[in-house]
Amino acid sequence: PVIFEDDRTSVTTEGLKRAFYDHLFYTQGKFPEIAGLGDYYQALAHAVRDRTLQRWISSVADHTATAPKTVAYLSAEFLMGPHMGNNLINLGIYDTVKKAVQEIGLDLNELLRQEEEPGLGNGGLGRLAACFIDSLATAEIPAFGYGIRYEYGIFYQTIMDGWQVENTDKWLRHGNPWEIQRAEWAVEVKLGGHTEQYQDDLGRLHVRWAPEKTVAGVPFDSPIVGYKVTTTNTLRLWRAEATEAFDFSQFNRGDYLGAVDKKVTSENLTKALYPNDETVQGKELRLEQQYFFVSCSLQDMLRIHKARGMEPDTFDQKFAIQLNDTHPAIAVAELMRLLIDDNMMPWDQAWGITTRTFSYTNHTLLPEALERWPLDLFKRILPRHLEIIYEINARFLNDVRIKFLGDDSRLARLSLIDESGERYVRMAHLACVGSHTINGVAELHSELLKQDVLKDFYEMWPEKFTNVTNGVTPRRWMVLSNPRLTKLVSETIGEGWITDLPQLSKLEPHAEDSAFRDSWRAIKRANKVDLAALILRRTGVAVSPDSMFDVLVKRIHEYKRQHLAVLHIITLYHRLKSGRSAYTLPRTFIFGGKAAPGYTMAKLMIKLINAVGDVVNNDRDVHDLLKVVFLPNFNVTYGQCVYPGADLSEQISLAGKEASGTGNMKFAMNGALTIGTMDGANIEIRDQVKAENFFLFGHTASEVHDIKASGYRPRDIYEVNAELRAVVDLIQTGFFSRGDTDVFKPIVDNLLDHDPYLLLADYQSYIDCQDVVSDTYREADTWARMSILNSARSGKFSSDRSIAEYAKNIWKVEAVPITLKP
Ligand code: DL6
Repeated sequence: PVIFEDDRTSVTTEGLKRAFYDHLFYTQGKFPEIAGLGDYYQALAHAVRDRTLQRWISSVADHTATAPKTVAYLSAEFLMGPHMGNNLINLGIYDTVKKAVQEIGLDLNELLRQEEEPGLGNGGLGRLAACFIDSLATAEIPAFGYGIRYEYGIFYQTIMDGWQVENTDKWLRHGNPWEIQRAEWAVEVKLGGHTEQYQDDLGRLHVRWAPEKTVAGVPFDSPIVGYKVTTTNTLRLWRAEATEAFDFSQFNRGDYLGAVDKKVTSENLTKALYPNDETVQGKELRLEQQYFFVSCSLQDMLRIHKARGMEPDTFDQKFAIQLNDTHPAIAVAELMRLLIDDNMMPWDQAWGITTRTFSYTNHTLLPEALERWPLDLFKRILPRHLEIIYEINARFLNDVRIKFLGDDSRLARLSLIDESGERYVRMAHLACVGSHTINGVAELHSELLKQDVLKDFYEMWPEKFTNVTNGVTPRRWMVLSNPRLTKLVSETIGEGWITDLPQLSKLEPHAEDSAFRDSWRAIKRANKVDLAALILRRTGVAVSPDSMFDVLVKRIHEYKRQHLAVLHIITLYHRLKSGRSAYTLPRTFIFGGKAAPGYTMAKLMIKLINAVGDVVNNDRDVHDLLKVVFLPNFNVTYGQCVYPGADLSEQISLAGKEASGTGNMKFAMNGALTIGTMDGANIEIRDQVKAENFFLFGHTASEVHDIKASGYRPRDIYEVNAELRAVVDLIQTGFFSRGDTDVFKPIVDNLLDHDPYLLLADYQSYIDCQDVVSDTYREADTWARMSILNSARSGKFSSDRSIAEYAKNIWKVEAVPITLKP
């Protein structure tokens, strides 16, 4: 409902065309004859952004006037993906804009392709944050996403001679039409230095932090439009700037370059995203980044709170802050500092407010991903916070003493300071102590947190622990990504499913309708044609949409076991070459994902995939029955083409390692069948779609535990399994590396002598299961039925459901419908 219509609000074809030309002229300063595609994209983007503003401003106005309880989602990563397409969908103007653009003589898809993807995240955790802020806006819940405006996002991956090469991601080079800089709300952040005590006029003691330096944090806001509602929330990302552009004394002494040095170092803070997703790099700059965005965000919330006429003592009634993993966990100490030192609040009152404000989501079971900071480094950068953490710890450990009298080893295990060797600050412990609720991201993961990683905290406060299974937004991952399927589904069951995904179950009876199955299959085929075109463009390899598209896309990790899929490929290849299979189902194996630049084994896994691909794809004996491609630079944009075009979704992590997975959900929604282990959300997907529509293999988490406990010897498995031996030997003897036996030696040695992720233990079960997959795929009609049921039963995996659970059980926030204002 547009209250008044002008060039900036009109959503008619004519109005949109006028707006487009207006921005081409007045924003881009171009006329059609000299404008390029980039200009056209910018003109359209500005025209679309205009259409978010009436909603955005109305939302801010209502929220300011009524001061509803607001969610602040604190996350070091927001892996948003391109904004334009999503905004068109959520504003409900996709088709009109497409028509307007067509009438101008342009192609909307081509314009959409011009957008540089804001890749401000590594993978699952960052993408979850993006899905969540879409769902928050759609649920009309007042919310901010707070994070970092990295100048360079996740690196751009290319493949050279089969190896990953990292290139800088200059996503801002053409400007970002979706953001508005808010210089007036810049804040100052202190770093380093020391603390000192002082007395106020009434003789009370306080602490003052005398920093070594300060940097400015400048917010950049982007609108987050809810789907077909007025609510438009804000994603507020902070950029670091020097408080003084020049050191004038130095400048006056003639040291010109030295004078700008400080500016450069300050701005380094938000230069680049750390590209590791499940390991920590104990780098000073990383801790500074974390503290920087947390401090900016908390100062901003307190400013808003005061501007709404309220005192800090009601902060917890008006803000619910979610810590997306431990990256923002320093917020616990920072809020205490702001309340105590800046607002002169007594400790106990400040602690009550803090612990009623925060909740913490854990995203990983891998011990190497648990963040801890060397005490010396921490003290050097955040001297005041270390004092506060010591005080929190002293009080906390006293509570532990009362509950577990005489249990000294428990005190050492629970302490916020790790003193077993070099001393560290344990960020997960700070998050647990400072939060009222702690959650895992899938049922199994939440159970394992209680049994293992956070066991002592669970025994201390069982009532704090809960589960919220992850979800993904159907707006991006179905409506935008898969317009063909969206059309068929909406024509069949109406549009209600877009904001109420369980309604997809209405598709179930149609699985028995052969005409519907034909339409379903035709859509999958068309999506595969699109994916094949992308693969050809990006890899030069032609793949057939008539083969099964078997897809494994996610970050490259040993625990995710991409190399297990490679063992399967080599098994099939070996069978073909040795004449052991009369007929092999044509399969295209599609891989994609980035390896952390310092993770040698993961990079070697990429090389192995490409090396096997090189041999298999060019072997005439294979008759194109097998193709292996590695799609470089897998990102949100490519995901939008990959998930809808997949037949088979590979979710083959070692049970007990993948916290949840969210790609598994995107595949299932779009009608791919899953081959997977009992890990993360796979278990819940299988529960929903039913065992007969899911290809299960591998050991369970508790079996994995037992195997390891009883002394796992992978080489024994290799010795007795002839097919596996042949496969490993092909790698070992240099068959995929032109006789070079060194290159893949680290992988082979690791598998035979350590195999920490139990590839060999799960090998046979995986191969047998894949044989069942092939047999099932040959029954095209059966497969189509199963595919429909997978999609129809994926309703649970909408992030709308996750957000509803957080809102009701954790944040205690409600929807605030917005009235559009002229
Ligand atoms: O919760 C989102 C996502 C899960 O789906 C993945 O299973 C998990 O691996 C991922 N975790 C990370 C690790 N970050 N840290 N710490 O991205 O979270």
